[in-house]
Amino acid sequence: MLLPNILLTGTPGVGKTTLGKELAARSGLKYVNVGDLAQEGQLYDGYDEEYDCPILDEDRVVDELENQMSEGGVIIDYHGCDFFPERWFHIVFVLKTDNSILYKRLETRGYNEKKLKDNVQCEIFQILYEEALASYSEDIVHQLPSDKPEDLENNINQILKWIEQWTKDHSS
Ligand code: DAT
Repeated sequence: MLLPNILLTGTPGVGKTTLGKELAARSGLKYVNVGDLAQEGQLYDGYDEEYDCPILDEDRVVDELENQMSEGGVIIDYHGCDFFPERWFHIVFVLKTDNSILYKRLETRGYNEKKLKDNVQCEIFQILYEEALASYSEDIVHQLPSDKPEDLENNINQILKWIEQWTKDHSS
């Protein structure tokens, strides 16, 4: 059976992991957190001193994922999206969180002042939504609210319906 690939993107803290894992559990699709994948395989290309984090080796990440993406049925979670091949994804969701809610979530994570400010600004300026629109066909890019538990439930139900319809449309 042919299954779709889904991209979940957005600023850190908007709820990609929470949605991705729950969606995978309820749809049977496979969940891949690109940050974890990079860490496991040490898919890095240097270190960013300013942000105090390793720099992702995007080419190696793409190589690592290529086989499973061509099989289909994968949910990808990452706070960036311009380096994935456009052909991989059948739909792209950009999660969106109210700035004050996001600030509190990132504060709980223990982010320092600079990282907090940069990430909240990234959300205010809709950087990831713009990146998604620039990288994928506009008609497959959707923004989803991710402020409260009801949003999570609604998003899961909507995406499950979309997967069901897509799977029907692509069965022969
Ligand atoms: P991300 O993977 O985008 O960095 P996450 O899934 O780790 O984000 O979520 C960050 C925090 O926010 C975590 O404590 C769970 C919480 N959260 C996620 N989605 C939520 C929602 N719809 N309502 C309330 N809290 C949510």
